[in-house]
Amino acid sequence: DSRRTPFVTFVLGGPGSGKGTQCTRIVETFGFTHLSAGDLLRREISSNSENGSMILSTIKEGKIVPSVVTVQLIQKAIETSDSNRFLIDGFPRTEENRIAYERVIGAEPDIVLFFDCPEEEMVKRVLNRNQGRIDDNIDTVKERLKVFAELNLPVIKHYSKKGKLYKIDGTGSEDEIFERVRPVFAALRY
Ligand code: UP5
Ligand code: MG
Repeated sequence: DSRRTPFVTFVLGGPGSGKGTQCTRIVETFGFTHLSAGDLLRREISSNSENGSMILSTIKEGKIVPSVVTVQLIQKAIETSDSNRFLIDGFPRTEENRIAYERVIGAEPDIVLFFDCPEEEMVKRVLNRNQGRIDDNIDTVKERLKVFAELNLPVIKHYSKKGKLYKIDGTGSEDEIFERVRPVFAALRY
């Protein structure tokens, strides 16, 4: 591939909107490399890194980890990969995250997906997940929804103004949603 900088897609949406699930499908069909910011942070907790306990308490409260930490994890993941197309899942969460990323990486994302899903559906999915995530309880979910509305929606609005946003209806079955995602990537020239 002749691209010097990788093709980057940000994948956004509230808690339980299906970001991770649809990223898996995009990887299978279009050969992207999936970088979940939440997974990178959870890996830092399990690896007992110096920021681990701070990250753990931040996630438990449904708040946002400082940009410098998350951006560094994403940068390292991109740099150590030989892939040239990435799905960055669940990041940027805030305008501050976005600005820090664009400064450090030196580029904007190519496109941004937004899985639009009603709150009651997102709550139902998250509370049914049962994978032992410390933030999958009703109190933390309420805070995650609040933080999403207050801090992440402005990021989504920013990319909408730039003409980079693909808003996807996040309701229905996983298959139905993927059939809405597919044409976005099928039409790309990268
Ligand atoms: N499911 C999926 N699709 C379904 C469908 N169509 N119908 C029925 N069920 C469906 O899906 C959630 C659940 O629903 C799963 O059980 C799935 O099988 C089912 P999933 O695909 O996992 O949704 P996703 O949007 O990925 O939900 P997730 O809970 O991972 O989203 P969050 O954004 O809340 O979590 P994330 O891991 O990104 O972040 C966690 C925390 O990390 C944040 O709250 C924050 O504290 C911290 N964080 C930062 O501080 N900074 C960052 O940059 C990123 C994270
Ligand atoms: Mg996820």
